Amino acid sequence: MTNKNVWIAGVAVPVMIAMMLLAGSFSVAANAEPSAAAASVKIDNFVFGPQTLTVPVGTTVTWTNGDDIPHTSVSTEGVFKSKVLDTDEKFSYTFTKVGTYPYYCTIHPKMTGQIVVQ
Ligand SMILES: [Cu+2]
Repeated sequence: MTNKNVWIAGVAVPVMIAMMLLAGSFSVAANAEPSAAAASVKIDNFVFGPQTLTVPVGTTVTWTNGDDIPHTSVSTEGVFKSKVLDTDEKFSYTFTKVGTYPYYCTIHPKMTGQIVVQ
């Protein structure tokens, strides 16, 4: 296999792309204002509502258990993990990175939801 890196101004294009991505993420971080954005997910009758919640970066999402049965909110990818929430107990997590964060209730694994951070 031949190496077909394209060179511009003495820098390989893949390196330039990596540098641009890094520069982009740094400037985004520099421009990010401290945000007090908040959103909530209500657990009701074994359902996370809304099942998909879309929020801007920096939003603190609070889950509240409205059931008489304990539930948890645990990231499928290990990003966040609540304790067992009894009735009316809350769990909050602040999302600082863009991405899609699926989660579920470890007590009732068929209960699933996701947070989409833009
Ligand atoms: Cu549950």
